[in-house]
Amino acid sequence: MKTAFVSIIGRTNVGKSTLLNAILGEKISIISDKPQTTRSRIVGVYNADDIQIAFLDTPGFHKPENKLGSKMIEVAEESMDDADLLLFVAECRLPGGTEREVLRRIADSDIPCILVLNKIDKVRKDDILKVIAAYAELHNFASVVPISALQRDGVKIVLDEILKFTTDSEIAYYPTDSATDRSERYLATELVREKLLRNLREEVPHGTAVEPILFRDREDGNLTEIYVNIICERESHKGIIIGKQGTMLKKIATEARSEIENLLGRKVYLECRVKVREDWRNNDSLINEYNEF
Ligand SMILES: Nc1nc2c(ncn2[C@@H]2O[C@H](COP(=O)(O)OP(=O)(O)OP(=O)(O)O)[C@@H](O)[C@H]2O)c(=O)[nH]1
Ligand SMILES: [Mg+2]
Repeated sequence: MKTAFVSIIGRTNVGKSTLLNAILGEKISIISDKPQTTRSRIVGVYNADDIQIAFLDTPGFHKPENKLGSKMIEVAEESMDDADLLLFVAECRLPGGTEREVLRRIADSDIPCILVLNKIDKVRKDDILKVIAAYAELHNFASVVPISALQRDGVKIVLDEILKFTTDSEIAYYPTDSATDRSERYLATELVREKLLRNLREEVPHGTAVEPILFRDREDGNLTEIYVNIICERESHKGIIIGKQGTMLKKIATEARSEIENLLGRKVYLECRVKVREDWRNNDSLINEYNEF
């Protein structure tokens, strides 16, 4: 069997999770237009005939503003340790400070790296060549692939490039019938967090976490009951999350429920309560309580 461990790294919001979902053809990692969407590492498993590629989706590099942010950067750095190959995802623009810093880490690691230039649907064709040339001066990449993860353009080429880095292995490292190492319970709570990120603005969504309280299949039918706490940082944020006459919370819960139903393939009853934990993102024990790193 041919296997590889591939770590997907890069600045926040460049489309790492979108790319992983596109490669797998399944949504295992949440996506939003806000930075710092992915908070912990999640394994996405690509299984094909006699091939298994384990992808690590990681939090994006950014300047941390609290202890949670520092922890996320640590998770991203550690994910490089055991990788056979790095997928460095960047937007298709000239490299900036964060990109150069990530490249320094990549050079230090000595691990082969494929550069994926994403969001080419937003740039002119001529500019793509300029960007490739600028990056080629900074690092000796195994290959450079311009793509649009959103439009699934070039994703197959990325996969073909990765396949060149697989090595022979006696065993598969992950079960061959699952696309992730994470539980349904984890994926479900993440979907609630995704809807918070998508519906709320500015600081409010970044200060939220979703804590699973109860997840159980009702014996009498095809229904899964899910109870979660939505944690937020301030009393004023709680009001915004709940919204006028509860409309915002209802919208978030309805959107999350419908997607969790697709994920589980059964009906779902979802109850979300909102709780305030002042400044939890600077409290180590609360950070660990609300996140599965
Ligand atoms: N136009 C365009 N937008 C894209 C593309 N790929 C991703 N996006 C958008 O970019 C935003 C960020 O995508 P994510 O996949 O969450 O980015 P990420 O790198 O995982 O972000 P973090 O988890 O915060 O590090 C979302 O709004 C995506 O829809 C693309 O190819 N083209
Ligand atoms: Mg992500």
